[in-house]
Amino acid sequence: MRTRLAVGVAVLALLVQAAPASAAGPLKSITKRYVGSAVAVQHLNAEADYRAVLTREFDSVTPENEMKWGTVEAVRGQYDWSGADAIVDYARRTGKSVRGHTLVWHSQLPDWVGGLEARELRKVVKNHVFTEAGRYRGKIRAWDVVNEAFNEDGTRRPTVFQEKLGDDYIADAFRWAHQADPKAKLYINDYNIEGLNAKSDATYELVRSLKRKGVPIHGVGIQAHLSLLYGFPSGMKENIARFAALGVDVAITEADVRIPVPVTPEKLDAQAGYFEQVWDACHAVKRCVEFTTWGFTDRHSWVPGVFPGEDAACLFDAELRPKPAYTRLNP
Ligand code: 9MR
Repeated sequence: MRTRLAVGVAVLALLVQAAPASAAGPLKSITKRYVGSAVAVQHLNAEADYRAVLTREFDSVTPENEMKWGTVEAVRGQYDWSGADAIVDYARRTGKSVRGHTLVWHSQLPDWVGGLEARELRKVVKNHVFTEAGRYRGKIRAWDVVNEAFNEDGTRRPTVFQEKLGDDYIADAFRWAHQADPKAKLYINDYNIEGLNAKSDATYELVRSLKRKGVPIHGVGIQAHLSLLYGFPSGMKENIARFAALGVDVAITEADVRIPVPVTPEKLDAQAGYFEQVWDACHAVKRCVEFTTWGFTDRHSWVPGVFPGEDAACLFDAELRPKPAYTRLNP
């Protein structure tokens, strides 16, 4: 009797193991990739249900605004690390990995930086990279070192860094970040480089040339801010594969899919299809190591403020119920 029971239990265990992993539970458990979300500290602190879903579903977090230069040093020499520290601390307590975002970016840049002359600017950028990457040394898995450096046609975006410091500001930023935190994986990050196009070509050429020069660059971050108003970017798998072939990792860093309002069941289904294609494109390439979404709930979103008439870009609705897109990834 006891033996039969034991055999029965063993068979049951086998059956359970044989069940598809995707039926098992939270998003983070169904793939070998890091599954992340952007997080905003004010919601993390104030909303227990928001915190609970983040903690349950994801194993990586990206501070949405808390590590940006404009947040940490709005006034020269006066630092505010409170939001960034709170997120890094949350990650430590809950066993999550952190994606740092972002060290060198023309947007959310304090005014005082824009007004500096070249020599001073270079010193200040170096100091910023060392101060921030140094503060979180050993606690950040990956940094978006340089964000959004290109125009759509593949030329360099004429930011204050580009205009005053020239092309080499990118290599410099990576070298400084590597010195400040030698174990962090260092990424260049951008939007509209999901598919094969002039901007992703330029990113590819840049990474190739940095690698050739021995600059410590370890990854390409593909933001993946998509909208149902445009077709799905063509050649996403091929694009991820060509980046990986350069010997770097690839991460989906800010995925979301905007819906033109009103939201309908058909549009939610189409949104699910877009998310699935991004997920599949990442899973088609071994070196695509991370799938991160830019927030996880339609309760809080950057979208309507920037794209009036579009909304509902996340995997969970405003009540934190999983949407069809979530169920498509995790049936
Ligand atoms: O989601 C962020 C929003 O809260 C900020 O107001 C905005 C400021 O530019 O930045 C948003 O995040 C951006 C990210 O840092 C870089 N890629 C595009 C994201 C959406 O605009």
